[in-house]
Amino acid sequence: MKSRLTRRAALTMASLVCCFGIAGVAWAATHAPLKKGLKVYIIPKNLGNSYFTTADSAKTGGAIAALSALGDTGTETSGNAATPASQLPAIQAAISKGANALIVSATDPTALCPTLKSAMSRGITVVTYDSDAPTCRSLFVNQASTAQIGESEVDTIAKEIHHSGQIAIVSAAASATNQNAWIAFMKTELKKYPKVKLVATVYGNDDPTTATQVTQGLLQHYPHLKGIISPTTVGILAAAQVVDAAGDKGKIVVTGLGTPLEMKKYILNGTSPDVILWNPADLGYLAAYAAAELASKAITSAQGQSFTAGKLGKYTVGADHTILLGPPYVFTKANVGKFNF
Ligand code: RAM
Repeated sequence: MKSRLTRRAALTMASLVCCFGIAGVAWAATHAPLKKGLKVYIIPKNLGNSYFTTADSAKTGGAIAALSALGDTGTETSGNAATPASQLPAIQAAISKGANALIVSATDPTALCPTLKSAMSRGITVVTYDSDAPTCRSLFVNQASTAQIGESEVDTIAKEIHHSGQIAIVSAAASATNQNAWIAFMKTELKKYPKVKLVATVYGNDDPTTATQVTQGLLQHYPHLKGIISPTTVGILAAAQVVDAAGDKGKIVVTGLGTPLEMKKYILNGTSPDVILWNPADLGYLAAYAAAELASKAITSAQGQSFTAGKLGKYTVGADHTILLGPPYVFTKANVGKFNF
């Protein structure tokens, strides 16, 4: 709390310098005002996933809240399954409805890119958030360092299983950019733990039923399994429920990326003692500001460009046309009660 107040005081000081000082003249001359009335479509991997509902909604302070505050129209749309076949028609419909900007979490970059590229060639701003499509967007708003997420999940499970035993991964879709990037870093990090063996990676497709079935399959095929990493909020919840229901708490530890509200029961009962995530609403909010800045031509996506994302403060475009939200949280018994997402 103290650090937030200190930060607010610093921002107030900065805005005074901006408005009355020499720095302010330079800033005003180069940073064009944001356009109002932009039509922005937020297209998550799928609808019905509470992670994306939090990221996108007005009520949670996500993308649509940011767009409303800027005088723009934010609409969330996608299919019901986290597949390109389900997501693509929503992207195409948004383009035909006259979108100025698309904010997309990619289910499958290969399948989406022809449509996203044609949107860009028509002057539509394309921003990815959560899951990237690197060759067919202007900017990617990344939730946290990809390396840090992958490595910390392996370090966490290694610690919990005392650096020895079989582990498995319950991922989302096999084509998802974000999960695949995290898993690549997990595999490198695993080399530090020669006695920890990754025996399988299975795909729950961000569908609760499929994630439950693939986790049950793991328990049947690997009776000596000691740990599960699930880098998806849908997968980790299903995995924790399966392990808990099987009476395997203590025998199999579950870790990965989960929301504190959904995982609270399993964090408290020891099935999943450490869970990692960022605030999805902040991710959506930041992506909305980035899209509005780009669509208004107030910034380009070049490294070093910066802007103020409302209540979140100043962000600067880094390498590979990427903006980083910030370090994720680790939820444990000690703090999980303090989070409301
Ligand atoms: C799921 C989705 C999303 C991912 C989170 C952690 O909701 O797969 O893409 O970032 O989990």
